[in-house]
Amino acid sequence: MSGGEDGNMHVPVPPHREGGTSFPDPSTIPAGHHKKVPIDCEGSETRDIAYGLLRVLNDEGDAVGEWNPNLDSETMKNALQHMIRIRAYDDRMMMMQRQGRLSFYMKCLGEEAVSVGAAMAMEQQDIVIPSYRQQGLLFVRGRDMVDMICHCISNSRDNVKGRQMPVHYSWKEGNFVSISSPVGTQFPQAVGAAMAFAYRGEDSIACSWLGEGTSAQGDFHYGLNFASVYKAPCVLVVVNNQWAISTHRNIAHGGESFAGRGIPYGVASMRVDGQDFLAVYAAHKWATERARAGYGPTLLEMYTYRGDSHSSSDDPSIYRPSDEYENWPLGDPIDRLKGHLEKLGEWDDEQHQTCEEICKAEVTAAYKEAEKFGTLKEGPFPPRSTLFEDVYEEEPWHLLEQRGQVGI
Ligand SMILES: Cc1ncc(C[n+]2csc(CCOP(=O)(O)OP(=O)(O)O)c2C)c(N)n1
Repeated sequence: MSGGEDGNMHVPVPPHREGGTSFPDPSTIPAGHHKKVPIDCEGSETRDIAYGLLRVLNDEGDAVGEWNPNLDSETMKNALQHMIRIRAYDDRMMMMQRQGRLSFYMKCLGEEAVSVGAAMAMEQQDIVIPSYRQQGLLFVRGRDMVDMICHCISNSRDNVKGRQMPVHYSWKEGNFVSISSPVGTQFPQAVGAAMAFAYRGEDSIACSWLGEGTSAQGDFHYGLNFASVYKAPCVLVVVNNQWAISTHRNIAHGGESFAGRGIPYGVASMRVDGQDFLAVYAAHKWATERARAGYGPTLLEMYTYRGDSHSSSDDPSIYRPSDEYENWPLGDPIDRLKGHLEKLGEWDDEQHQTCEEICKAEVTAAYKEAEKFGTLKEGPFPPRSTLFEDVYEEEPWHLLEQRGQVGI
């Protein structure tokens, strides 16, 4: 053990905080490397993939190997359009925050395939309990964009009546459970929901996401243990986007891979190239089929990169090189899928540009429409009288007393 400023205590150093771009090893694993495993396999049989990297799209833009989901080009174009739409939405929302028209925002730049691939591999009946960077689930499941923006503004049409932070969406009709600000709570909740589905003999499954930083919390382990013991029909996803605000991922765990932590629990586990839509889709398809068939849970690590700031309140230039995302060896999910479709002769630059323009126009029209229901500066907002509603069927005495105190 070497001594130094920190005495004898070992403090891991982010490998590329100093300005270099020496990225970690999994990116050197070629596409098509891993063999497919049967959905009824033992968790231990997925060990190689948990410590490897599941990839389908190679650097030349071809889909290769046994994990290729062989999707038709219309489905892949649909996925690409979803990702372009999310990016247009994110950019506009962040701009609105900078203009003082939203109080707060969080983008998912670089992580679009993580949620789009998952949502497209699942059924609408499956319950999703996400963290705050999976807005793609809402896009794929068809949530109205005006409703999403009204929530972010917290105006009179906000379905959660201004009680949540912006981007902490809630959409019961889409089986999308309210995002929780305290991170990590969603894993045990998802496992509980999955256990309930199994108990009732229903064939729905649950899927949940948390960041690699959050996986340092106990909730991650409680969730995994319950999932393993009860073979809960769920898919648990660690989105390893390298950074938890300013804390590098190698401070969140000891060991080589986040997916590898599922193996001692007996849970099927895989590390997946999160920039590769086809790999994300294939892994989720496998995991949902396994869960639905009663063979138990899967832990997926999505190996990706948070391309922008943590949130509108964060300045990443203080703690990491500004060109890190450009140099990320696994590339950008939109570029990767675009390259594949171009190679198939199914997409070109002109179509891409047209799609971007349509999405931008759609978002502009949606935010103008949303502001008709209230702006951050002027309102109208949900009435103050709603402050005490929707928790208890009948308001208990202490809430009635508080309501009286504020005169509403
Ligand atoms: C229990 C709890 N602790 C701390 C925070 C503050 N916080 C919000 S996001 C975040 C970082 C989470 O990073 P990660 O899990 O890697 O997810 P990412 O933001 O990278 O998607 C922290 C510390 C919180 N919201 N809840």
